Amino acid sequence: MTLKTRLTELLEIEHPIIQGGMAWTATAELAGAVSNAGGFGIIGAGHMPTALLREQIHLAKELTDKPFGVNLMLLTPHIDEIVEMVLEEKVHAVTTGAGNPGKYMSALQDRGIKVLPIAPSVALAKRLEAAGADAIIGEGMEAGGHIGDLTTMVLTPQLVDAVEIPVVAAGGIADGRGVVAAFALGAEGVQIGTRFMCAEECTIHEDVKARILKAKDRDTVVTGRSTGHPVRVLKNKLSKQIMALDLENRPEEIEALGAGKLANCMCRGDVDEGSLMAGQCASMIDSIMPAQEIIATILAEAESVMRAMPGRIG
Ligand code: TUI
Repeated sequence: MTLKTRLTELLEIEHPIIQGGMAWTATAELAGAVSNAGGFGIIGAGHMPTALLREQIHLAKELTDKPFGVNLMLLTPHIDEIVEMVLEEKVHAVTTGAGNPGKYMSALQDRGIKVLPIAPSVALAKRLEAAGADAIIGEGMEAGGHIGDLTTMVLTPQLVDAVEIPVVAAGGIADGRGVVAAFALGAEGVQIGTRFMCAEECTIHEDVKARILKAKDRDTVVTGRSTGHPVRVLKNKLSKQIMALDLENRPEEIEALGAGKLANCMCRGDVDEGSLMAGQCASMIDSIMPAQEIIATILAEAESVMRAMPGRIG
């Protein structure tokens, strides 16, 4: 089955599935595999040094001839340098997270780079549309990592009503049912993160994948609320320490404790004392598959859900 929307047209992709731009997780290998499978692969910049991100972009260009992008994490201190490099390398599109990309929008678009900001609220989405965004990714609080307050179910239809540009639903989507639900809410595409952490091509430590496969429905928790940057993670020793500091309202200590812990977890497999960022749908994932198979499975499920629907109309 193929689903054609304004998003597939915008990004020149076969399927309206964007891969989440997960820091230290969404590497060139994963992005290349997702793009080769007809989705939109993304390299997560996170706090990555500029030179390393450039190498990642070069590697992705070797791994795929199809369009792929970079997620810009706007809180990183060297974001201006990262944007300069992305302008030189000229990827197909960027998604942005953790801030307002307004000041970079025209420079990126002047180079032919599409801009798809992630927005956790209607007000920000409207501002970004006015600033010229090509599409909006509405990320609900089911997602892993840094999140807003609204659920995908409530955020998506309100974004669809508020803006004219295509809306991509994100947060909590891991299978074909989620894709159909997102489309029912008016989305023209989905962003999937956690499920792709369990892609064969995802280079994160195997112990992290094992934790995701083992996760149950209530195993994630939102840490760091006192810092102003709440982050959803799978519960572990670090999340307990951060929750305790949150209760005592000690944000500086949380920032210090969290530094470097995402890379420790994803790259080095420190699943107990590292930052195990993952979405609520971790508990819906029960196997490791190639990215191509993940996309094919999700699309086949979506098709069978949609084909079952007309028969239900009385
Ligand atoms: O960005 C994400 N997810 C992330 S970023 C990240 S790295 C990090 N680590 C610790 C603390 C903070 C970040 C890990 N996961 N998702 C997209 C997303 N963007 N979620 C929420 C937002 C967001 C929040 C506020 C986007 C814009 C925004 O705007 C505020 C403003 O400036 O108007």
